[in-house]
Amino acid sequence: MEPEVVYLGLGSNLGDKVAQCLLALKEVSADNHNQIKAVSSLYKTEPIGYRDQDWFINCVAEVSTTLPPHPLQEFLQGIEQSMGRKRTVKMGPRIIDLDILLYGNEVIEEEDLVIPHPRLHERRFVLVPLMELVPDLLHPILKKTVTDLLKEREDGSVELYAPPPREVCQ
Ligand code: PH2
Ligand code: MG
Ligand code: MG
Repeated sequence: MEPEVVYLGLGSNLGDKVAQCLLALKEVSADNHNQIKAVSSLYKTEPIGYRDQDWFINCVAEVSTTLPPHPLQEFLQGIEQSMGRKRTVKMGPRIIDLDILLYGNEVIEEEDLVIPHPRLHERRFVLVPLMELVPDLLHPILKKTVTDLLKEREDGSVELYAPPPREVCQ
């Protein structure tokens, strides 16, 4: 399969949030199907959805992959499991969350996999780091750029926390 460019959203709000995001990125790149091309800065973000929980570290990674969408999803869930993620409260605290935000220009609407991520355009904690990497990228359904989507959003605060972890890029 020809490599496809995908954008992954990472988030952590339990334990050593930064270390867990970095470990998850290393796990992604440890698989020969994947190459991490770029990572955004790390952001400290206010919890959205379920608000009674600690703040998050969020970032976005640009990855070149030869895994098709479903195998990629299973691979990412395997990393979440191996890092000890427990599924309890929906939108609740997590050691690590690894979401496929975009998979090339593909649109997938299945029960167990929706791409683009259904809440991507509603969340500043995703749009701010994504804009850092690809401000002009067009959302394949909404046909708006990341920059334009971000202008429409005023949800929780997103503060710069640390520069891009270039050591995980390949
Ligand atoms: N993830 C959620 C729910 N709320 N809030 C922030 N700030 N960052 C997240 O990654 C996040 C969230 C469910 O995936
Ligand atoms: Mg998830
Ligand atoms: Mg998520």
